[in-house]
Amino acid sequence: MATTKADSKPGGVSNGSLPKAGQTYEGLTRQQLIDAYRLTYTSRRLDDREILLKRQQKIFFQISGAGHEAVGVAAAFTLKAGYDWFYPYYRDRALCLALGATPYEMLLQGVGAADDPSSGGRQMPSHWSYPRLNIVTGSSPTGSQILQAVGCAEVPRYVAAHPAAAAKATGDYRQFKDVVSHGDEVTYVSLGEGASSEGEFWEALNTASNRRLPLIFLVEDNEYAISVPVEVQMPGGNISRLVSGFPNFHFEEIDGTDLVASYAAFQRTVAYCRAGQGPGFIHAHVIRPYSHSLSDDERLYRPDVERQRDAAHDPVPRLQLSLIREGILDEKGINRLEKQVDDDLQVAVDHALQAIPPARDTVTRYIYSPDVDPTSAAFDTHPAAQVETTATDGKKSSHAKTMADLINLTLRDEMRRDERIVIFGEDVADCSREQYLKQKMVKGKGGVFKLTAGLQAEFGSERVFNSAIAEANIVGRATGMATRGLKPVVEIQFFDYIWPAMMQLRNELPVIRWRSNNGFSAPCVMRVPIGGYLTGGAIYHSQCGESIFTHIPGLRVVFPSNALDAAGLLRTAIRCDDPVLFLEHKRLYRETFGRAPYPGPDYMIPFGKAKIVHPGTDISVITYGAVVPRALQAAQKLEREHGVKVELIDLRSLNPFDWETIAASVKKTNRAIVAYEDTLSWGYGAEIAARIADELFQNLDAPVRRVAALDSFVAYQPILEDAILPQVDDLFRAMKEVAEY
Ligand SMILES: Cc1ncc(C[n+]2csc(CCOP(=O)(O)OP(=O)(O)O)c2C)c(N)n1
Repeated sequence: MATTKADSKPGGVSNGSLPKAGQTYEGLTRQQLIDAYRLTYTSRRLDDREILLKRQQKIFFQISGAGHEAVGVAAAFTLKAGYDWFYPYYRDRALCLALGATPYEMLLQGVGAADDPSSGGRQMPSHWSYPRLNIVTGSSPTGSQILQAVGCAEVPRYVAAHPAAAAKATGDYRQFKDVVSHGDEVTYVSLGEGASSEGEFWEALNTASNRRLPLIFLVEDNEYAISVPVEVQMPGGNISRLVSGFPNFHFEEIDGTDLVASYAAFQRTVAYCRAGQGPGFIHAHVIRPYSHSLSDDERLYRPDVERQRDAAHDPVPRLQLSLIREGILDEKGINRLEKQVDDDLQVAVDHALQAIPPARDTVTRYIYSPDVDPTSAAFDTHPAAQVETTATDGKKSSHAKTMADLINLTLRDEMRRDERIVIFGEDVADCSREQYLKQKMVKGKGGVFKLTAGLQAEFGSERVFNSAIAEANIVGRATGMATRGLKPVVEIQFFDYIWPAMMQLRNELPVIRWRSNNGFSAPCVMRVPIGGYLTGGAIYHSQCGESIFTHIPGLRVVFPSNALDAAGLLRTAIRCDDPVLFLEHKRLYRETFGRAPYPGPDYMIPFGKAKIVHPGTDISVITYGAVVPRALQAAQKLEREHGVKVELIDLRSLNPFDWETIAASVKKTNRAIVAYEDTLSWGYGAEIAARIADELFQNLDAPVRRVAALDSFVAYQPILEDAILPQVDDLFRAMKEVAEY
């Protein structure tokens, strides 16, 4: 133990002095030290039991928390389970035990039991998730938890300023999602020193620092990331030195194998964070006495001498020795405690080995919300009779509006209706230096496409604000906020720049509900301008790629082609209980095609419901987005010139998609073309074409044709762009050929 302290007088108690009643160790009582020993010992023994069970093939994976126990227990003793929020690393077994998770619960995850409270048998062990304790479901990618913790830590200040956000409501996601904030709760996130090399870690430090968030970063530095030593991960091999320049932080660098020193550091840090002064950063030096996991053999890259050095710092024997030295427990007492733990563990193991596995037919449960079905009739409403609107710029009109106008009005209406909605992204605010707005010195920007114009002015800078240029940051924070019940409606400035957020979009946001067996969910909306036909958009302002996202279970993907659909689908996206990727075609924002009057503040279109844009009897053309107006032109020409009647179907919603409408149409026309703007091969149309071939083969009089972009990047020169993207002529030719087949 680093420091001992008597309650009455500060200063050390020399070893061997008689224990005094009421004596504490940096505030830890003697009983707490015994409890801490029980927890660290339990954690280590549970690892050992799991290792044995893995070797006996009774569980299927094991990764230990060995060497990290003391700092974990110290953190748990300082923070409050079910009040503060936790994004723990896989080595945080002792933390979770100390917060209230039981060994039995952990073993249930090991055996993959139906009753495993973390995931119902869906996640590997040590992927902690305990909703009752506010321990948020964790994944396997190193570092992807950190930005979510940032979003989580943003909630208390928001709710304090907007208490109505906590109000319940019926008829949308709020009925099933609570916002609970005490105002001073702290968020804890931990990671290994290796994970601190991930870019998302640095994005998280930026935001935590800039916004002075009540967030504690704990870096558990065991000097190895599998076999890669710390000096390879980072210049100088010391993370504390590298982060020390971030403003507003309380920093600690500690021996994380020392319970009392760790506790003291946490006490100081939590006090700082709870008081709202800013984030904390604790760099804890720990050890890794076992190999990385059971799939690793550390003797291949670590000599004995290192292991012997570490053994002298092992937190479990170290704490045991301190208890004896301080006269808190004698050897008998230790033995009694350990026997009790061992006996209890045996019971837990026996019990867990009897646990029932999940039923096979439950696998698709909780990919989406079981409570709100955005494909249902509840989301099918009619546009209001023509209403005069006052746009955010103050202009009144009842005229047909562009897609850009109606998206803006829908955002405004929903923000008025639901105070949980926050909007952030790059340039989405009217003006970050809000005094310029207040003094009417500037008009405000409101997005590079002006889709969010006027929203900051109406709803304030807490609800509509700019983010840094960091797309993972935008999606990760939105995920953390949505986990706590807020409804972020964020913007990725261009689809072409969505890729830094891919880890969050593939491995986190859409998976949270499924992997936690409905313990957590993160319904939020990502609006993303997409697509080409811009004459000059070139490679990095013209991309499509929607099939990459429709390939992800758990993520709803919609892609409207006109103003009214954009309004109806955006409202459904916001009110539903699933994460939604809302794709807005830039070329359609202000087109004459598809303008519509304002449909009122409650107009919704259910997901998975296509629209027949042009009824016909001869060919079904299935498309969406900016190909809709092009296909319509081609269809009209074909009818005019050749009398062929095309049935043009606008899917509107890509996941789920409206198979019934496609099937009914193809059964009638016996010919099908799937047309899309993205590159031809492996694109969205491949799935539709395959499904038609598979299920409607008997109905087909011609092969299913796809019309799409060349398998190329989109070029700057308009002549090249024309050649690459599908044009009216390409669609016309394909329709004619299929009709004549
Ligand atoms: C993004 C990502 N890359 C690689 C891996 C494989 N992997 C799992 S753990 C690990 C090492 C992590 O080291 P560190 O963060 O120092 O934590 P430690 O295991 O040492 O506690 C790696 C590379 C992963 N899970 N995620």
